[in-house]
Amino acid sequence: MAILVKTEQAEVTIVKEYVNDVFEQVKKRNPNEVEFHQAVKEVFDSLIPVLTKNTKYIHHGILERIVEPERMISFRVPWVDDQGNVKVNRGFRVQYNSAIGPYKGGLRFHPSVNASIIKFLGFEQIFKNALTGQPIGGGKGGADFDPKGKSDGEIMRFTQSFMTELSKYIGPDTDIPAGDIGVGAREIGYLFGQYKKIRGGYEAGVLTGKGVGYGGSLGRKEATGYGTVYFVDEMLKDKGLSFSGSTVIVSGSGNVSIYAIEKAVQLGAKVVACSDSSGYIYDKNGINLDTVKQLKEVEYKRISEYVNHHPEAEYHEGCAGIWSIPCDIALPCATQNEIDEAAAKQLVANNVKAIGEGANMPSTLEAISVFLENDVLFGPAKAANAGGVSVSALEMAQNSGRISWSFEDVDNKLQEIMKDIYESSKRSAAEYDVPGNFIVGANISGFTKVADAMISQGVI
Ligand code: NDP
Ligand code: 2IT
Repeated sequence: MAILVKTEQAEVTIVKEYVNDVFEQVKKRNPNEVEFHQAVKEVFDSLIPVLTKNTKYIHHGILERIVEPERMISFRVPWVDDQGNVKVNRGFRVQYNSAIGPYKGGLRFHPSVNASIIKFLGFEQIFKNALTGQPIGGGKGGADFDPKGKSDGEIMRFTQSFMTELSKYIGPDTDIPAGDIGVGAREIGYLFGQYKKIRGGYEAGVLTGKGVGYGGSLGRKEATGYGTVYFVDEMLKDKGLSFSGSTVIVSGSGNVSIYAIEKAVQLGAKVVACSDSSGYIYDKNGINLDTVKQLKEVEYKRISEYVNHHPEAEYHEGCAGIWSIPCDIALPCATQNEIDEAAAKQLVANNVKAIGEGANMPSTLEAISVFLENDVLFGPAKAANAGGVSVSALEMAQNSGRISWSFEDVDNKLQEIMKDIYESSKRSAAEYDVPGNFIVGANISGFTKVADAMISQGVI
């Protein structure tokens, strides 16, 4: 650790050296975990001003502690496929930080899942959850299981085996998982059923994103996508702009994308493209969301099938090309690092006005620099996609109170939360002399809340 003077204010160069030292330790301790390194780097770079002004965070070893998960579980998930073959996947749960509440965060089922992916997502979740203003700590989990092409029976058996092990570590006051990529309403249902069978009691608050018929919250399904659009709408309004009459691109065609499209259209935008991991569709008249919902939420089909229903639309193989379509607003809602430097330059060349990150870490660090250098309004993931976990916290509150709120109640609360997140990110950015930089603002806002709680609770 760099030598630091015990005063309230430190020199920027000393703080930079200290932050760099801690970052080097992170890389050494977690070799080859590139996504995790990227997430830590983004947060650390934003924290220089707050660490310079408030050296208490340095003296209490907050950075060294916050990058180290409180607990990381990795486990075997054996299951039997439809042909009778035994298969084995690897499951994970990172219980990252419980300073402000029980661990909270989604589960991802995707072949790319590994320790680096789970840790980057869990690390980001700490700050995102703090930003929501709800009492929830940070966690994340998942498995390197590929749901594509699996039968319903295979999905159920895998999911039950996964929960058989995970159930030992979670609970409504300990750790509350939810969905993420590859984990939607169907999987949450199977996970909840298996947890209930093992526990022998109805602990509704152990998972969020449940069906509304058995303890789920109205509005949770829509919350992440709607929340992303609400956040971007706040950024636009501040500049005298709006969704109305704008052309929008939304990548992905899963839970976040579908409801981002729905809300953007409700606000008067035309959404001309969406995608999946195989390719993208372009419908210059505006895509038909009912068709996308039927293909993705009901039939679990590929987005390429869209053109069979709408021959006037185009399908293109590969996902990257979606960013070459001219648009006013781009909402990356698929996965990490889907916008690289070249894609960002292409968007800027086409005069994009705003980016809203519905996915987690969808822009590379280089892409973010391109957007900021060109004064593109940039809504970072931790702030822009926090609506999902916010409504998860509202689901927990309803479960605890044994009550259920109307869709309008939840949606109004979501709008208020997204506005608050926008205001606090904006305030922190201005306070630390980077007005309009919502990445720095969101990171500082989330960090100070968690760090202050950690200081109050001692070195644990
Ligand atoms: P879904 O599984 O419902 O949808 C994911 C979509 O992204 C699918 O269209 C999928 O295509 C596409 N996709 C996934 N992986 C890749 C890849 N490697 N390359 C290209 N496309 C890909 O997941 P969600 O909508 O829930 O999640 C999307 C993003 O939003 C993730 O980054 C997630 O972490 C984030 N998020 C989700 C929240 C939630 O509440 N669900 C909350 C906050 C953030 P295909 O079907 O071909 O795999
Ligand atoms: O990344 C996320 O915030 C989520 N996948 C949602 C987490 C949650 O607990 O609702």
